[in-house]
Amino acid sequence: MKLGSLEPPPLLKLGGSVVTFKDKVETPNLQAIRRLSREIADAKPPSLLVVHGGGSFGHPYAQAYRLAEGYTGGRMQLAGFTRTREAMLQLNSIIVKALNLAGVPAVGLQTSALAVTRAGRISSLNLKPVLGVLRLGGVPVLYGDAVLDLKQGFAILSGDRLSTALALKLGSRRLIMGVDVDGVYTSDPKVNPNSRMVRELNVHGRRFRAILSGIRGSRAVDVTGGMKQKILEVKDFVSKGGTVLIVNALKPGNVGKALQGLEAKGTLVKA
Ligand code: IP8
Repeated sequence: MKLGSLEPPPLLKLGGSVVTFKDKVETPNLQAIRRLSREIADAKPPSLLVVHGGGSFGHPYAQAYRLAEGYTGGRMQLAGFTRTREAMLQLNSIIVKALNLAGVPAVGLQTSALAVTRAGRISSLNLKPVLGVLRLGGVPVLYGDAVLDLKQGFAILSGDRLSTALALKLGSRRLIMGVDVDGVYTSDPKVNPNSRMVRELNVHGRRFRAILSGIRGSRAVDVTGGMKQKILEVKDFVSKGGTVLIVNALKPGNVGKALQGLEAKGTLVKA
């Protein structure tokens, strides 16, 4: 995909557990959103694309209406599909508003209007609006969403899958993932106090496979799989030369440092 004279932007994925309180339905973490908006404004990246997750906006509805399984029939499920999209649109506008207030020229783009999947995999993704915003010097803000699916009616497209697809299509080299833990651990640090954080992870290494078997999915309501799925999603992007830095975005300063290319504590995933 041609960007003209523009450099491919770095991508910042903000996890749902960062921008919302995952155990309180439709509750944004406004303090974190505002602080992160200021960090992004202060870092002044020449260009940037932001993707955020669903947290307590998208996941409770996606789970209640079993959207990840696709359309099984009936108006109720279709209503749940709409409810999920509405909730995600609402979270997106909260984040976009906070970014603009901090001085970041953010423009919200509705993922479900741009992407269609086939059995959960991205089948088409309209990049024209994304490129249009980037060319104007704006920061497109997309998100994990409930999307139409050519095989199963609809599907949940996670922010992680969307981020890596965007990074690959735009030729971006860097993806920063802001999560609610310090990085990738040898096992779930919220369950096992002896688990160790991994500073560097090679997706072709034995350690990657070993760690994958040690990490469980998310314990909160999360229909798209938590940390395990996250590192599986980035494998393709990393294998093609990209780097992924996973940092704790609930700790002030980490995202700002990562955006400025300064050393931020976290896990660097590379090939
Ligand atoms: O939180 C899923 O995106 P994620 C969004 O990035 C919905 O997995 C609608 C559940």
